[in-house]
Amino acid sequence: MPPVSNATFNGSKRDRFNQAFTIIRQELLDEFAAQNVPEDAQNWYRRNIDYNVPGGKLNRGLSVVDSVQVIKGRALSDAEYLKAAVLGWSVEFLQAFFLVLDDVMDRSLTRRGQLCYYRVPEVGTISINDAVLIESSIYFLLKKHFRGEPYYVDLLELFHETTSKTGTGQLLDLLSAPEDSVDLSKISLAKFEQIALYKTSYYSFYLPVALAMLLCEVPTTYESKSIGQQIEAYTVAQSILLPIGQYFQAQDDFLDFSGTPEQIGKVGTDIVDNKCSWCINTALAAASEEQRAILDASYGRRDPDAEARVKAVFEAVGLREKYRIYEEEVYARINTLIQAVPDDEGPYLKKKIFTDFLDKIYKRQK
Ligand code: GPP
Ligand code: MG
Ligand code: MG
Ligand code: MG
Repeated sequence: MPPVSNATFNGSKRDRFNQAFTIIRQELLDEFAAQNVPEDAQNWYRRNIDYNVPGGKLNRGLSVVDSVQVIKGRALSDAEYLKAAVLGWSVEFLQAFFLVLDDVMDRSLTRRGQLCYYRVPEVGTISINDAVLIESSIYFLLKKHFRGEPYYVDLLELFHETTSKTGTGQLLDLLSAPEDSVDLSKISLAKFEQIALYKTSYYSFYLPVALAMLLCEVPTTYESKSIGQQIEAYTVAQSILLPIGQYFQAQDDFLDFSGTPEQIGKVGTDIVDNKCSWCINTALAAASEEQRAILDASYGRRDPDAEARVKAVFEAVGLREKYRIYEEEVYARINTLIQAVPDDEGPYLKKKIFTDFLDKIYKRQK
């Protein structure tokens, strides 16, 4: 491989992003080997990264690069591209770190069309330590590529605070879904929204855009020439991206129920896991007394027949149509929020950052 400083990127958006992964991966493997650890550990670390990091849809990572391009309003040089891609891949590493652990906690079976990592025979609980190594890879990459930048501490704080928010969300998710004590009167759509805000919105939507904003050195506050007002840039970004994340989690929950494993790459577990999902809350609001009794008796049970009875109620209350209507409404509502963002020349916010991200997930099927 040529030295990183001379790296060039070409081809499709995904090709370029994957070329950056090849570089990043080699940096991590070299750093790991430089600790003088035996070859079996090096091979284990390599497989950990390769199994868990690159195989996703890459929406989050690509959104960092896309947002940088939109804010700069021009194509990036290869050196600029590499920095944006390192931040994009850092989000993908954070996601991999979460997913390895989430699958243990949710007792999931498959992920991204393969066995969940903890279920690979010789892995088991080593997956927990492997998650630690995936997370620490982020901080190696940030140090290597950003140590000298004025916004380095901001990047670190953003990753730390985002991890904290996501851990909080995961706690709310787990506490609202106790095993062996199902009580559907304790859950609500408001609870769903709070869980989704913390467990999904910050890391999946705010983080990628905020990273792009830091890289482009968008100031915290600026005077918008186009509307003659002070803009709190990071607050405005949150006000749009956090609701997009809640919409994304509603989609995730709907696909957990309606998607096939071939389509979504994973076997849905929300019903047997007693999750406070968009689906159960929407179904509860529409259920007759009889249907409610079935949900009370069958939700959150580790039994395929009980799960099938819950799915039948979801169908009978018209959940698919309710989801279709929800998606239209939430898409329109978020677009209205986006329309209020001023487009200013310079390293400032633009509507296109948000419309591009929203359109990546609108009507997604996986
Ligand atoms: C998605 O929930 C949320 C996460 C992956 C965050 C996990 C956070 C940790 C601190 C581990 P989900 O369980 O609905 O996702 P999926 O359906 O992909 O399993
Ligand atoms: Mg899960
Ligand atoms: Mg989960
Ligand atoms: Mg899910």
